[in-house]
Amino acid sequence: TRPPNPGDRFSFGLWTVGWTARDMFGEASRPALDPVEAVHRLAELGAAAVSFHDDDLVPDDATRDKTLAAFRSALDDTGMYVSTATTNLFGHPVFKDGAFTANDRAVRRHALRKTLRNIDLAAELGAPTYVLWGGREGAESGAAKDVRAAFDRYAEALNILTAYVREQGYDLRFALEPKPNEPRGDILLPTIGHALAFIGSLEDPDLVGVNPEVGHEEMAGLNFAHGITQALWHGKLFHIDLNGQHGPRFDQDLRFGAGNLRGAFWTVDALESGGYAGPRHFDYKPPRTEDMDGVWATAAACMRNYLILAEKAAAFRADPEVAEALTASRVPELSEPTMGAGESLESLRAETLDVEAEARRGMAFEHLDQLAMEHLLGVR
Ligand code: GLT
Ligand code: MN
Ligand code: MN
Ligand code: MN
Repeated sequence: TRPPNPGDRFSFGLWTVGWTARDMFGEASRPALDPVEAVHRLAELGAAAVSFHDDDLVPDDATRDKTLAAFRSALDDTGMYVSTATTNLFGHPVFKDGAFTANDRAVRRHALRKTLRNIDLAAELGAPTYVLWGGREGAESGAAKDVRAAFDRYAEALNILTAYVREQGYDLRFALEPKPNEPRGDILLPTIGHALAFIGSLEDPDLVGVNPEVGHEEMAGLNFAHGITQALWHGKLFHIDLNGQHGPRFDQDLRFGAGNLRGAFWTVDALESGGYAGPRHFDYKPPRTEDMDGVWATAAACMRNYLILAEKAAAFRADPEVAEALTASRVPELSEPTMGAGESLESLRAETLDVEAEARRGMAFEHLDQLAMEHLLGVR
């Protein structure tokens, strides 16, 4: 497998390689990472872009100008660009009950101000996508959140933000990131499907899509490749967070390819054959056991695993035996409209099916899946 290059459009959140590995049970196990160093190291590894939260890039307002100047030089020196920006609306305890849907109106107004300010920076730095992950938008108990009112406020916030972007003439679209739980007991917009339905009720739905994360859908036991394919079908896959997860448990944020490897194979196949045009963005957390060498090893591995899986998926799609197996499984037939052009319901009704014979016929999906598995295992 060839090494990654900027043409692959791999991107990393500054908070991924920069995670100091402070968790629920223990202190940081790694030093803080300067965003300038992150940009240089990621560029050396073959990445094309980075993404940031306002607070990852500018942790201290007093040195804002200096920090941003150094970051811009790092981008210029390496040819890296900013693929995405987002707001930290979850870290500070002021957001303990949410941001756009906090019960406290003053907190909601603060969240809007914080987001508007970082949207200006995102536009200045040329980010085409602005992610909104509502990690604290939710509840631990039933009466604590008036869910209908919360959706009114969530939509109100999105309507304000989309109107602002239009008014400023920014070339920026929003991507909502679903997650079922963690840090809140139950988070609003828990899955891709919930987010897609919500977008349909906004004032400017064209400016809003989704940013699904592998692990977040898998935490809910869902099929990620199916989820992103539906988002693509709706024209709403604006962005993606690639990582790894082992089934329904806490959010593991493993490097891409770790955890559910078969899921990762179908995810890459869905992206590569589905016309996804955005960055291949990694949102993972190098495990707490790793030192900085281990961090760079995981970053390289995310990209390498993607490229390996892209090669395997392409080989699977090009294999003549797979083409035969697909036909035997009648997969191409699903692309034929169920009714003929101009056909009447009369002619549909006039037709009969030998139901028993049809029911006896196997679908041969297991053979097809075995071919996929053998490509993935590297024996074909
Ligand atoms: C946070 C979260 C991620 C989101 C990021 C965007 S930050 O680490 O767990 O899934 O994508 O706010
Ligand atoms: Mn994410
Ligand atoms: Mn996650
Ligand atoms: Mn995360």
